[in-house]
Amino acid sequence: MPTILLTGFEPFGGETVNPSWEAVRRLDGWECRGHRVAARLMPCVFGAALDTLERAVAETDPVALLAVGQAQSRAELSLERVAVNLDDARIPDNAGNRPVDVPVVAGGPTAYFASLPIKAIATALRSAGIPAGLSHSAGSFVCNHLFYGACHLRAVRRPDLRVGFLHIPLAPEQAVRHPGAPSMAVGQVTAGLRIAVETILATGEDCHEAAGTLE
Ligand code: PCA
Repeated sequence: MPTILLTGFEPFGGETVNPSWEAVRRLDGWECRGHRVAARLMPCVFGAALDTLERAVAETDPVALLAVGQAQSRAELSLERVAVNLDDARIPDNAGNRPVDVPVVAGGPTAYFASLPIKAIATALRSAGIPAGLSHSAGSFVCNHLFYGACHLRAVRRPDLRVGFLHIPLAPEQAVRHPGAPSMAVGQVTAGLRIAVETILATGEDCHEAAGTLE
């Protein structure tokens, strides 16, 4: 059965959980529209995250990748539109690396667009009552690094692999330690991921071109 790969990250920045992995791991083995979800954990480490992703792609041979990461200030499920060729870390990663102003891939293009139907996904999420929208920056930490690396993999070696990245809010149990930070229950994120997978498998790559403006 063809695979759709979902990835989540390990905790970072002093947190003990990362809701991206908590949500993604619940879908490991889920079957949808003739495809099976494979869930994989990514280290929050520059370089190692891309090595782990490449191994996961080689092992599962997915038709699509939706990578997921935590973003503390986000109030909704945020479908990232652009990956930039920049590592610029405000805090050290889990191995103590803190790259500043270096490319993810030396000589690579400045940026890549997501190749998943992100507007269709955001619209489907909203229709299901789950707050969602598009974002034009995945930041410059390990999430953008992984997103860019995945887009680059598609560009140079895996043209049939559709790639996207979803940033999610903190889980409520994390947000209580960050007063004022928005949050979303992991169960709702998982429900959103199911909708995202269904939409990816039901929708052609170019559908976001025709989806119109998402207010
Ligand atoms: N969020 C971080 C890296 C890992 C994660 O879950 C980010 O937004 O870059």
